[in-house]
Amino acid sequence: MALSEIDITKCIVERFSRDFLEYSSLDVAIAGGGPSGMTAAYYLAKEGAKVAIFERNLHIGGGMWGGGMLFPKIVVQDDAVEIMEGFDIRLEPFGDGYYSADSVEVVVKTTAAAIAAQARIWVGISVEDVLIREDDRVSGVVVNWGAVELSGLHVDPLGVESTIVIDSTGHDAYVARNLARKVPGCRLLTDTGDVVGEKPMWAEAGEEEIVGNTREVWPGLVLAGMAANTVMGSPRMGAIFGGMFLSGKRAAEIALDRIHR
Ligand code: 48H
Repeated sequence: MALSEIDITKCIVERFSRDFLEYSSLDVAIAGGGPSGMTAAYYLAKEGAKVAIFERNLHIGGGMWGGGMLFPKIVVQDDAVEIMEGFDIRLEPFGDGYYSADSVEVVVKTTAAAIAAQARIWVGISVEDVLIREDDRVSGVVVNWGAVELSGLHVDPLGVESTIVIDSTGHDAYVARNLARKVPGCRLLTDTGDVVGEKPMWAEAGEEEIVGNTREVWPGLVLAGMAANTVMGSPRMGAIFGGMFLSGKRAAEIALDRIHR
């Protein structure tokens, strides 16, 4: 068989365009492919929701790769064991109620589970804004290449519509922060009506509060993971990740409820 560069070009461009168009209208658009976003995608897709993750980096996994201070291990607590076992992740007990997992295994297995459940994962694509309708309801994401964001080039983005947007962008809580800044009179469902801001490390409180912080903070916008603690004003927790998986699952439940309403 003679290889043709043009056939390779056509194959890539046609297949990407086909898939991107198929996923331009979604039940749930997820900004950020860390542990909370990946878990949310898995539980949503498993229930038949049409869901895509937009991850600005060329790799998914967010803060999982780095474990704790580059030691490639993450810690989870009892509450999250069921979720981890659902992903077939091997856990090693440690002390009273802690488990360690290999950070590479966690990234790979959560991602494989989300893909097998039919979630679409786009890497190298940033969420730079949201779509807004009459009532200021969030009704989709505005996306651009991550490389465009990095380069600072002036390139206009594209829109993807969705019933729900999940902000799982981690410590920055990019989507909620952007919304609060841009919508006049926006009052998020927080104590201040604005992004309250992350508090210094306190593992127990940070983990205890994260599932409660996982909520629809504005019509159409659900928080997950560290973004939930940042927006609601709770502490960070360091390299314990159970709360991220529990929050991702909770975000999926909230989103499913809104979709079916
Ligand atoms: C597209 C974006 C954008 C954007 C960011 O940081 P993450 O791993 O987030 P979580 O909340 O799932 O997990 C948090 C955890 O990793 C962590 O940081 C912990 C436990 N910290 C505790 C502590 O004390 O430090 O993943 C977020 C992902 C990343 O991959 C970003 O690249 C991506 O979101 N992202 N993707 N568009 N605008 N902003």
